[in-house]
Amino acid sequence: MVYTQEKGSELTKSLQRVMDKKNNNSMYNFENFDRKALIADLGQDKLLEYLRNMLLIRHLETRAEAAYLQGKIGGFFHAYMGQEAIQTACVDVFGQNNWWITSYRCHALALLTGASPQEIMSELFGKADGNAFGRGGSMHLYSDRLLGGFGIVGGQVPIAIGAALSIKYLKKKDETAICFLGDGAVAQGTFHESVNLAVLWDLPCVIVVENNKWGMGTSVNRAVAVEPIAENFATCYGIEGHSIDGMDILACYNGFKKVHESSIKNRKPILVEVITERFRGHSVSDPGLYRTKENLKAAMENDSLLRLKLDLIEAGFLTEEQYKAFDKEAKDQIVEVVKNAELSPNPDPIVLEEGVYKEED
Ligand SMILES: Cc1ncc(C[n+]2csc(CCOP(=O)(O)OP(=O)(O)O)c2C)c(N)n1
Ligand SMILES: [Mg+2]
Repeated sequence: MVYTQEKGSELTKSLQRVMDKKNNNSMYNFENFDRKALIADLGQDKLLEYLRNMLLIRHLETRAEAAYLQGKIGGFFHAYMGQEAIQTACVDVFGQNNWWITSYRCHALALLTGASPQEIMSELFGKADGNAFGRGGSMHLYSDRLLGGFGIVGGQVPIAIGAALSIKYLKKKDETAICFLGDGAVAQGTFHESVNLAVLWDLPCVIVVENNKWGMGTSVNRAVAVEPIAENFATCYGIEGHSIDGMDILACYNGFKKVHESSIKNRKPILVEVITERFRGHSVSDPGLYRTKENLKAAMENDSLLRLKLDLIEAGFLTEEQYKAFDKEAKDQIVEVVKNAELSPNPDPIVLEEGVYKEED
């Protein structure tokens, strides 16, 4: 169900007002934490590592988006811009050595779980040295422990449950299967069938719903019957549920730390909803006419990257000049990988059938 309205029409504005009201964060039971104590606890090095990871993701997508608009990249392109704090904190808290899986919005998770900026960029350009040898593009990135980005909404959830079953079967006590999906995927049967099975079989998985409030052009309020999502559905399934503020990396760290401890201790499924914002349209070809400028502006003013920067400056861990240097460093690295990707060769058609399942294999 996609609804689009003429830009700035009265109907768009009045629907947005209703959605803004419903999207009120006060419905979530976010956990309180001592901000200053957590900053001191995490320390300068860790927090600067978060900042630099988030800058790298932001620059990678910004440059790739520009290349797409210049016609240098084809296919689909879904930016993770706005949501970076979630996976940055989650991968760090759990460690790469788990099974990871997500939707088509997969650039950041690939980078954070070990794919290099170069192989990601070359993949977007469809080049032979790309992450999937130029065959997958933006939606299908992998790393040793990332089972992929998936284009079928909710299609990754049963695969995550399979990965969790393998962890249980192999008695790997410190590994978890972590599955990211969007709010729109919660309305899919695969989500409920998978959670049901995970609960029945006590599987060590964490299902993370990244609620960016939109499934293409449909507001979450018009697509999912109950909110908060995790708090309600976790109760239904008799499992642990958490709501986390995804626009604050400290809240993400704090929330995922608790989730990780519980996952290792109890080895049961956990449902998490992270409330976040999408800074771009659904994909690069979506101008987002269903959303008012005011709503988007407010979302972008709440940028987790800027919030982290301010926290770091306030803590005396960062100066404006150092921030500019980190920003430039990330930008320069990405400019370089774009240049290389442009120069990389196209895949040789002779290898087209390699890596494809065939009966005789
Ligand atoms: C089974 C299926 N139905 C419909 C689509 C078309 N589609 C692609 S993305 C999308 C919206 C998903 O929204 P959400 O789960 O909130 O993820 P987000 O894009 O916000 O990250 C839809 C309906 C699809 N890819 N697969
Ligand atoms: Mg969504």
